[in-house]
Amino acid sequence: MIEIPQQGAAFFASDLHLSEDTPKTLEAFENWLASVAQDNTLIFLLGDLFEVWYGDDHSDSTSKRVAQAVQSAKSVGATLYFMHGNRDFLLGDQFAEAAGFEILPDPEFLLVNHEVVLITHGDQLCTDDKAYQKFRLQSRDEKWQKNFLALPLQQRIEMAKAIRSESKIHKANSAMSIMDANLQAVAESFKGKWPDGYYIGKSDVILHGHTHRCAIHHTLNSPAPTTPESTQGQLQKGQRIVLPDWDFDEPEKNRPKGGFLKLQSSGEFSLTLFN
Ligand SMILES: [Mn+2]
Repeated sequence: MIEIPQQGAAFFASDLHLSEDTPKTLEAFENWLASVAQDNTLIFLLGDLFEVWYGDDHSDSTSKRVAQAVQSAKSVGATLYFMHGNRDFLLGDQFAEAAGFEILPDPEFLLVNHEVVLITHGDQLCTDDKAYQKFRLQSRDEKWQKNFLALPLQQRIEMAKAIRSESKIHKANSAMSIMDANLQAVAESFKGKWPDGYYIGKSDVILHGHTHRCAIHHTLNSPAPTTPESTQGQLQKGQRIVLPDWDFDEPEKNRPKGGFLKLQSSGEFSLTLFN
């Protein structure tokens, strides 16, 4: 269980989907990281930091600049954590060590002012998407990953592209509702039962990304506002906080999109949106 230093704060961001096609989002990420990094800050990157990850033996200017940004943040005293998303689940120890962040298991827990906060990328909560969950189970298998990473890089790039376009078709043909967190799965997770069937311990607050439906749900069924706004508050039992996705390159309505959550050891939080 991770604790936030008394004099410090924790920052959370996810779903930046960085690639060579997102120079503006990358720049926004670098600026954000530099602005929040200081002594006693914990910075959590909760998955889909990258649009795709072919293996630590592949690098491009995006991955290099992210590694540099993380190193700079670390050099001023921040501690950085990374959790795998469904896009960058192959990111491994080699890159993590080079960049200077620790890879967290999913889920992980924080203790904040006596409240247990479960942090997760969020894809496992989308239990209605049976096809994806099947792929997830297969692709998170150690043996599957070892075999995949042993393939020549070019072959991996082609396979990843094929998987991506299949997933795009799947998304386009699926109801919006199955791409969201399943409320029964959320309710069970609060009680300690994770969707994979394992008992993980109860939690008071759930914090995740992945769904691109930024919101603070105060109760299990409280609906998300159509346009979420920057907001502040105090952690309360039963809350589910959903982080925003980032897009400064090709945003809908031409408005840059992104943001982060700041959480203090007192349980006070602020959600800052860039739009
Ligand atoms: Mn995701």
